[in-house]
Amino acid sequence: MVNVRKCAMIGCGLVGASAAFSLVESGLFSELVLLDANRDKAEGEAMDLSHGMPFARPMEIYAGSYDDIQDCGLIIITAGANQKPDETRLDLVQKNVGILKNIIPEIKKRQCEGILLIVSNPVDILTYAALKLSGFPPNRVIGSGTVLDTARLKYLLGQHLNVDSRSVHAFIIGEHGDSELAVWSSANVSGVALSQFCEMCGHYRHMETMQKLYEGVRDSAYEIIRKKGATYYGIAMAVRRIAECILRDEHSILPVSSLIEGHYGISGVCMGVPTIVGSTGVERVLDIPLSEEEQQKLTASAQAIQEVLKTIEF
Ligand code: 6V0
Repeated sequence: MVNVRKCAMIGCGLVGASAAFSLVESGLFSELVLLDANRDKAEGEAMDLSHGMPFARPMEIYAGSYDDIQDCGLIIITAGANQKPDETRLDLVQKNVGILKNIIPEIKKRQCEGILLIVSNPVDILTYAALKLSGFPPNRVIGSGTVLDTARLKYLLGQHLNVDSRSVHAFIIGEHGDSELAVWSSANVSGVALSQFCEMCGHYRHMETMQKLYEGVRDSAYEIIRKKGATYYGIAMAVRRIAECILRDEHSILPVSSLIEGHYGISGVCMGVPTIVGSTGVERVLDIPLSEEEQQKLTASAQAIQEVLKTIEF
């Protein structure tokens, strides 16, 4: 039996601890199990978070073992090395696939029926690895995909146009990494085509500005890592948003990473594209209209992921 209000966080480093804090603040769950290879770290985080309980909605938070996560509705994996300055996400492949090979069999052994949410990088490769190693149905294996990148794009567009970023509708899709792309062809601000909205705001060098904004999104992790060593608050809030969609059965559309089979002419790869997310996890991968150039870039992004997948033994 799955307890949908019980969540596990595997990996309590900067991302895991920040995501746990964000979940505690959300009041979504009634039980949160923390696991880390460093048991003291999980225990310390559980104590620290628990001390905030008088200011939050009731929730049991504790450092646990794999036996404790058997009935979790959501299992979030943030364990693994993060990028160091000048490293790409793909540089983390061998190390983090190795870590996943320790974690997933423990989950599989206990016949967990919850949803797996992979956050560790390179997230698309690890989502595919988790799918293969767990044997779970594809709807129950989700990666955070380009949810954070899309949020970064909406934020930057909101700043540029001086509108609330929640009124901006645009997606970053493909690999959560250097080959990702912005879908400009359908981007809009509350139904007004982006280029038209830009003109309404007195901005006319549309393509040039959009390219700069895209590069800002694509390279923002590098910049943050160079300035403060790691990125964790933005992704923590993205994790909370994905958890919320699942727990509340929202059927919201988020560019999470999941198995792509035949969408956009692509198969056998996990990557971020607009997806309906609800209580069963991935409810439907959407084929949104793309321009010819966007389609070519998405195909190239899938190929970049596939090249890396070829180097991994499952
Ligand atoms: P961190 O602060 O080094 O924490 C990693 C944690 O994982 C440590 O506490 C380790 O002890 C723990 N760990 C290692 N092996 C295991 C294991 N086998 N079982 C349990 N715990 C283990 O890294 P940080 O928290 O900064 O980053 C974690 C991962 O998130 C990295 O791979 C990042 O690249 C990735 N990010 C993903 C993002 C996304 O958008 N998907 C965004 C930011 C970071």
